[in-house]
Amino acid sequence: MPRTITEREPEVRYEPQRIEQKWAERWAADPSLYAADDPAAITASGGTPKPKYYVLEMLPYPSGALHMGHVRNYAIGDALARHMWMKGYNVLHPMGWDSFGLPAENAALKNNREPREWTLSNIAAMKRQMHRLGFAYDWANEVTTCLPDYYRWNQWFFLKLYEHDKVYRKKSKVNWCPECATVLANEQVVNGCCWRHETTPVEQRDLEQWACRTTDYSDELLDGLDKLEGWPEKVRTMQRNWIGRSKGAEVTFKLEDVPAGAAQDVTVFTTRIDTIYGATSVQLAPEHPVVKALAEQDSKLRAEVDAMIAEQKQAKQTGDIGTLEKHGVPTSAVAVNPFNGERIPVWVANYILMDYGTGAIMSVPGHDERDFEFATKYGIAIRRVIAAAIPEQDTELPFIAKDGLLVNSDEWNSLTCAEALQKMVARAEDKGFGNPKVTYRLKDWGISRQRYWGTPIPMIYCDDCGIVPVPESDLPVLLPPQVDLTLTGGSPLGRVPEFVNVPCPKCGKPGRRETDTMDTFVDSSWYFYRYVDAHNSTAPFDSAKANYWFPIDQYIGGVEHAILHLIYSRFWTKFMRDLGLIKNDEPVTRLFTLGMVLKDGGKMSKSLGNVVSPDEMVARFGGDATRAYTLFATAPDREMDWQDAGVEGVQRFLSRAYRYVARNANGEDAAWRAEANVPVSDDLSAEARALRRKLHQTIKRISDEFAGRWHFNTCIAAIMELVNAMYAAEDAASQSKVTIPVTVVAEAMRNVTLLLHPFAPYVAHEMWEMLGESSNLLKAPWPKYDAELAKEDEVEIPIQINGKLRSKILVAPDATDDAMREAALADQRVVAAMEGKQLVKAIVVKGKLVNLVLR
Ligand code: ANZ
Ligand code: ZN
Ligand code: ZN
Repeated sequence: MPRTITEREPEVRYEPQRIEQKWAERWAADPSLYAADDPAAITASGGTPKPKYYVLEMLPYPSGALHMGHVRNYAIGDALARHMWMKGYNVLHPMGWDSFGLPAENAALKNNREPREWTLSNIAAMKRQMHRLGFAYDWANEVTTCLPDYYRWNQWFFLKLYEHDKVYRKKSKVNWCPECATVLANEQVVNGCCWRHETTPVEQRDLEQWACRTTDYSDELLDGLDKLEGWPEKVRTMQRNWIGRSKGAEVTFKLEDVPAGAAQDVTVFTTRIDTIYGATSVQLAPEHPVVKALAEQDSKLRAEVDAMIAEQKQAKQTGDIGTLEKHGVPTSAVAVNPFNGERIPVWVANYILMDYGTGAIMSVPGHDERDFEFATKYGIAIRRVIAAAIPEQDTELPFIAKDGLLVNSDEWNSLTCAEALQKMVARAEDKGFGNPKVTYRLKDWGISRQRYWGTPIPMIYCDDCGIVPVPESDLPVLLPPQVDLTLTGGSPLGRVPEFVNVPCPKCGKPGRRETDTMDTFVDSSWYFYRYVDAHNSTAPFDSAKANYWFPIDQYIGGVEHAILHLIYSRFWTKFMRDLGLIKNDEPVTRLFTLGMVLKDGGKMSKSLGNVVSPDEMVARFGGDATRAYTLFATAPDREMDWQDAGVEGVQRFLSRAYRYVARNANGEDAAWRAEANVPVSDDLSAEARALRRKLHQTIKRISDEFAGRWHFNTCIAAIMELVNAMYAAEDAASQSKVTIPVTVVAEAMRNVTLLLHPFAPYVAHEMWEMLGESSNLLKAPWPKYDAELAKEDEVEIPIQINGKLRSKILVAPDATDDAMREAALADQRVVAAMEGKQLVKAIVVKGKLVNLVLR
């Protein structure tokens, strides 16, 4: 005799703090709870291997406390990891600390804390927060980039890069404070002055620094993007633009009236050699060597050029270089167009950059927007050399189209642009004044930093031998402790004689260590490989392990890392592949970028005082409610606006789900459990059947979201609806004596718990236990749905004949136009009405209406 739910028992209170503490303790007591299976052990056991799944969230900088953006990021990753565990995958879900960098030095200066001590205590605090939020990380493979067991491998990679000529010394500009007598990071330049000396302007100095040859991989980095179909299109576009491959030509113009010592010609880079008859000036970057030579003779020009250089530098720092108001100055020099011998003026312009192309352009105002603006401003000639193929389609200048015909271009007239591009560059090459040229925006990656808190670069300078790499066996080069960062003068490591003075490894004479440290992007370029084998002391990682786990199946993080981190790590992967360490070409198969967490429509920031602390939310509402709210508020790729009331609402929902189970489940009652596993009979009341349909629809929806768009907000909303339906069925049962068999209730409770687990793991574990389950919920099989029951309810569609209502049909809510039309034509009343008539057309309004036009 199946028991039925007829009457509510007394309420149980939902106490997140108590429940969460209980489970946090249990989880902490089992360090291998979230450990992945070792690939070697899997093969050895001979069983059918589980498929692997590597889910990774970007590691935080240990600033001292998690912010809500972290919580949201990690809630997304954790939901996915838990889901994949339930789906039976061998899941790797690690965490670590991107723990070198400037803030630790700033803290040292401000609070007199040792960077290492400050960093490690922050890590401990943030790790506590992560534990409290219940994130399922395999801490056994934690990576802390500021510790020597990690950074020694940065040094090892540096030696490999050096050995393969992928790192070299390059002259680069740095910010220099004459007062500090030291190099400043960009962040330490405030309004053009030193952050510690507000009235001391920062100078530019040329310094030899280490740079990685990322540009050796430009083409591969670019072409590989086409294959990264699991990456957001916007990220791929950002990377494409950053690499900025541009196919064009270099053309050399002879110069007249330039000083004797200076170059007597100038080479421009152009993507439109077909427009060269429209070139009415040559424009040079203010830093161009020819400009320098001209300015040496002309103090007025020099002043103007210096101002332009300063303006460009400022704009580069603020990122406004593209929107600068264009201006320039004429010079006394003249350039000769090699195609027609025309003599055109040479200008210096602020919109020409020295570090792109050749730092010189031929200006074609008729067909280039920027040149047009400039020429109009200064009265420089504007000439049309491209016309539309169909004359009526000609538009005013500037005429940008690339599919026209050449005019005003002598023998090249009436060629198409495409033909002219080819033929004219061939002529230039033939005559020796030009050549085809591919240009990239991507630059080599300068990795030297004149800072303390970073990986020491393992190089030694010897007066006799030059630059000598530290022998591999001498790694790691340890960062010396207790360096006084309050002192000024030179780079911090340069002030530590015990560090600097070292015998040359080659000749044994006194040598000097490199005092630069590495850019922290080096740390994050390969940290995720270290996770597969974090305690390896003989290699950065075991290749077999990396080959098993890589590429990362899903990477989740902020879009602010779409360019630098994700280009450098792609570069590092390609270099490691070429070293033979790994087989994959790319580190990450799928990338997800989450939206920002805002408060009152603005960014959360300390200066605005609108930062919502995760600790406070956890204390008020519990860890489950806090993390589930970050998923419930909106879709994970959208910006979310934090509302405390929203967390409270989620907490109320969790409480409802918990109380339902607490009341209806009886953990000690084995008989009840046996019944719960009995298949549900078909012979059910309408209410019971409706509840089952709702359940299976919910399982389907959530399963689809995990496999598809990740709209976890709709997943949580669907569980809320399901819980409401459970209460409604209970009410119906108590009021009208409708029978809801225990088996149906048990099915609903069991599955609600399974569905809730990825989003609110604490309460789900508690519910699981209340249901009498002793198995590990983390690996409980993800629920399956009955496809028939999961079908969404059909909707009623009116059928009109010539605009008049004639019948109604039931169709699935997502029925296609064709399916709706066919269903309408099969309807009995429609068949009758159509007798002897002809169907002219069927007008279908999807999900709403069908109108049949008959004649
Ligand atoms: C003549 C011309 C005519 C151009 C025309 C464009 C359109 P992308 O595609 O971004 O590579 N250019 C070249 N070097 C430059 C520099 N250092 N600073 C600013 N502008 C520079 O752009 C290449 C085009 O940008 C080049 O082709 C050049 O202008 C300009 F109807 O040459 B063009
Ligand atoms: Zn200073
Ligand atoms: Zn030597």
